[in-house]
Amino acid sequence: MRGANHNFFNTEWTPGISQAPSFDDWFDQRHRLCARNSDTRLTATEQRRAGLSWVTAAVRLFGAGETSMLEALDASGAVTVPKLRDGAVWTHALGGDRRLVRPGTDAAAGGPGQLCRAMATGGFLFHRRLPICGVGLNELRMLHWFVGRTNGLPWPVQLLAEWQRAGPAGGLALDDPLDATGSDTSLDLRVTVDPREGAAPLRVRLTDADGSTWTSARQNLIAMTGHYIRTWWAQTLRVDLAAAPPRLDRAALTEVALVASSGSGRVWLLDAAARRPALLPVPDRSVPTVSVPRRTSTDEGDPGDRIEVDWQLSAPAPSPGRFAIVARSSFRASGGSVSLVRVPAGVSSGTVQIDYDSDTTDDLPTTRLGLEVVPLRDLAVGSDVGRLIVRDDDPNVRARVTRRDPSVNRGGRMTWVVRLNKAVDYKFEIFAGGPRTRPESEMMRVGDARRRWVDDHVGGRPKALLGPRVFELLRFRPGDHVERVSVPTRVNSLVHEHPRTLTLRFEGRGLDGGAERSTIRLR
Ligand SMILES: [Ca+2]
Ligand SMILES: [Ca+2]
Repeated sequence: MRGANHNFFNTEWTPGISQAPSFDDWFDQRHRLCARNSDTRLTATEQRRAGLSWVTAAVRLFGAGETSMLEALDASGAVTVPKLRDGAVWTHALGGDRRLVRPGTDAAAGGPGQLCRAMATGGFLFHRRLPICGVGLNELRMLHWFVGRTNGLPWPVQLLAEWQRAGPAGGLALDDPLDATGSDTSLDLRVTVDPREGAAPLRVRLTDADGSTWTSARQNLIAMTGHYIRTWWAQTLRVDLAAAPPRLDRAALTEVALVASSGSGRVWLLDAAARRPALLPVPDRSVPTVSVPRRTSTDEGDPGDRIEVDWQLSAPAPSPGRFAIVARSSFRASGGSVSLVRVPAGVSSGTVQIDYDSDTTDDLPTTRLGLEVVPLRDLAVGSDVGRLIVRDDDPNVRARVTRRDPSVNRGGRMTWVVRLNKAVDYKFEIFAGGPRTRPESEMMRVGDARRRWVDDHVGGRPKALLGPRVFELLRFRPGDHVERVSVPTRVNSLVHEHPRTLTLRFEGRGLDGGAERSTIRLR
């Protein structure tokens, strides 16, 4: 439901009824239909009606077994409801009665199509084996909570079909023949249309084990526009198999191909399925959950060192399972390391080696890494986030404060230089502020400093004490050795002129005792 906003579904963040400051935070203002100021945007009331309608449909389907509700929950095109004016909802009942064919897992690329890894890009264009689906689309994500680069996780595979003229555009060669018999059985393809290419008129060509083929009637898939379209804003392309001639053996389909009916276009095929309009019975089976410790800690050690982290299942694995642990620092912008764990049947606990960034240079006293559990096969998430604390064990960086000149003539610059004995590879900060000193009559005033600098840094009336207004944060970026605080003075003071001083107190890791005072005299 494009344009729907979670803020309209609770009491605390709904504009108009919450106590906390709240607003409609649907950000896709490029979307012609759904932008916040668009007439066609669903109102808050309409969004709640839509939520109510679909929750009700789900309860009636899953709770009461009313399969007529599949019309709302598993439709081939956009579903509209009178109460929503012309609002449209797209649905897929992935847990329905389907035999699923997944590109790369149950089928190879057939014809001119190409398998690709299902991530849109934000600068990451390479994968070891497959090209990336959706190059040029705006975001790189796997699951909705995974932002950024995470090499090593098994990304979903899709089929990319693109064409420059009408005709075959790509498809799937199935590993095993697909049985799509049954009077109401359809063949459902989940297809995402590239918004940059526009609507895609498509037909579907089916081939059976004897080589007989049949091509379905043309259907038009719209292009969903907007900023957040990724390669999985799919629509269902439903092929009515009742229309197929008897010569097509529906019990043994071996190829499913997309046939383009327009001059150019690009789509991604997420999967294909023989779909019966019904629910499957709930399986009598529960999947064990994986947990990692809430907190694990280690000394950093030397490059290449790893740490073993325990994991635990809620019950012995009934079948071989798989999960990954992503160790990620929120402090550094790296994508984190991925450890894959295979769990043999019958096993309920074990340890996994976690890679982290161990070096021989100074770091903050502790680095915190999140350990995120990603279930991959036949396992679910228990406590999904653990924390790994890595204690730095390398000599601390040392910082030294020097004055360029212990005294400066009026009109000159008072400059303090802070030097590190070595560069660091993290963001290192030292704070400089001016304490009150005795006697106060000798302390520099705001009017002793140049106006431009005063406006940019401290403000205040000319007679105000300058030191207590100074608040400078020296930021050493990775690789930096030297930072400065520099106060330009006026030739003619705005207040009465006799010698004055400015004392700064530097505070930060790396200074002897954590802090150091230094005074420069203004002559
Ligand atoms: Ca170390
Ligand atoms: Ca270190």
